[in-house]
Amino acid sequence: MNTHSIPTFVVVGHVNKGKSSVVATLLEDPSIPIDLVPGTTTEAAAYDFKIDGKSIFRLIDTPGFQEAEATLEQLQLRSKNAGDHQNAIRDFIKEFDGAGRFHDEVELLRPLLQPGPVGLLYVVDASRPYRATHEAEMEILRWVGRPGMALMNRIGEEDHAESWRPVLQQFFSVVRDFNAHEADAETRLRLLATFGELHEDWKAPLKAAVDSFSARTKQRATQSSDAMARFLVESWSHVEMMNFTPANSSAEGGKEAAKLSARYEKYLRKLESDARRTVESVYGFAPLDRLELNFNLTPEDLFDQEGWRLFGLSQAQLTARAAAAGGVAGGVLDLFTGGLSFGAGVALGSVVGAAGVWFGSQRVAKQWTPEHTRFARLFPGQHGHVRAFGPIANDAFAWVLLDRALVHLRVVQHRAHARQGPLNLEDTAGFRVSDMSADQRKVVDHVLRDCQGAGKQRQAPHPEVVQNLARCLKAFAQGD
Ligand SMILES: Nc1nc2c(ncn2[C@@H]2O[C@H](COP(=O)(O)OP(=O)(O)O)[C@@H](O)[C@H]2O)c(=O)[nH]1
Ligand SMILES: [Mg+2]
Repeated sequence: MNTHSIPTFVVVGHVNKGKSSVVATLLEDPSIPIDLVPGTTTEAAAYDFKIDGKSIFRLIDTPGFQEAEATLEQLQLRSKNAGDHQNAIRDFIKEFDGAGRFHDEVELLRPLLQPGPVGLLYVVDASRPYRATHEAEMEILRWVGRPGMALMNRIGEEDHAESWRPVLQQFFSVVRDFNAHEADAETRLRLLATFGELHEDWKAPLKAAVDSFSARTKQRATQSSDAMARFLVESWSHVEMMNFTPANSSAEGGKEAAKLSARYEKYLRKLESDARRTVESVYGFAPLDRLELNFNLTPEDLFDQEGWRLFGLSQAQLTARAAAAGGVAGGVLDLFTGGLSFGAGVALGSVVGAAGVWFGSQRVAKQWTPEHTRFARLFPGQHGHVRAFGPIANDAFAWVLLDRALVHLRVVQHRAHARQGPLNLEDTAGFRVSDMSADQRKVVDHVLRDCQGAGKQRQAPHPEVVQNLARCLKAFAQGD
């Protein structure tokens, strides 16, 4: 197929009803401009979906109707009967092209009359009630004589689909709900397949597009599980070290040890942040802003309900915790089976601090002197005293890192590409460590032991360890 004969869908509708959002979400392309101010899209723009560089179908984003009723009047002046509707539109375009008035209508109508296979997608905002003024838009689109589908988007919270549906059905052979900012991968692919139903010849190319999107989704699952597994294995086995002079006073020594643990924490934060960026880019997003809560917990905060709430604990869980005061370390298991965890939107620095406070901490660096029998093997090339911090000794904290990664993956995976604004990591239903099967948890537990073992030997964990974890995470993420 040359590019003039690929199925082309012109996205039309009133200004500011989500046309550009539909294009961005369907093509999984966050770079498509979404209007913050109505009427920012002033020219029609074509976006091709390609496989191996070859265009398969095209979406054309348009500015949208501004003056539908006046346009329809102009068309009626130029037409005697249904036989000359398209000519009337051509005359209209010719007369007003470059004239200023009806600029947006001209931009919208021109691609609809181009030769070749053209369909139209009429986008409405069904969170607002149907009003008769929209009828002029639909009447104009009827004059165009192209196969068309109506998409009921929802910009606001209300639902007025029932006032729209009977009207839309008079003008369009297919009417579908499609929330441009909420639609997940499955809904998007179902809609694309429906585009193929608009014309016999479009079925095959749209099926090829759907297959290609599905293959990409699978590939993304593999790449993101790999990235998560590499991050976890590295953070679970990491050891931060620093030389020190034993002649230091104990106060000074304490300060230096604190510096080492701060360095450890910083390194983990960087690993997590890099892994999140990788997952975001695998899913086609530029680095996303995240709403992150930052706070420092002290032992006194342990009974501060606000602190617990920030980590997503309910009132009942708070009460249970308070009753078990002092038994926090013993409650480690509940933390996961009970679905309690650390909000993925809480800055990791805060979590490291809290883990130390809540779980009884390994936050004391080990000190090594050259006299230790294993010193030469563990710290080759070192001659003085060494402080080492890590690998993770606190299992609960290790699981918290996994839990946060799962939540982040889930939110990114489900984000429509038209969505603006930061990632909301508090939005976390059903994709937590506590949702893993016993077998999956067993795999994770083995991997964690391997990482701790390797870290203690100051060796990199075996690549197979990463692969095992990646396979397990992928199966979990895909619901197998
Ligand atoms: N919450 C929400 N907002 C939407 C949705 N679709 C569009 N918007 C918002 O509505 C405004 C107009 O969207 P846009 O796609 O630019 O509309 P267009 O002018 O028809 O291309 C933007 O601020 C979007 O963020 C939706 O499905 N949900
Ligand atoms: Mg737009």
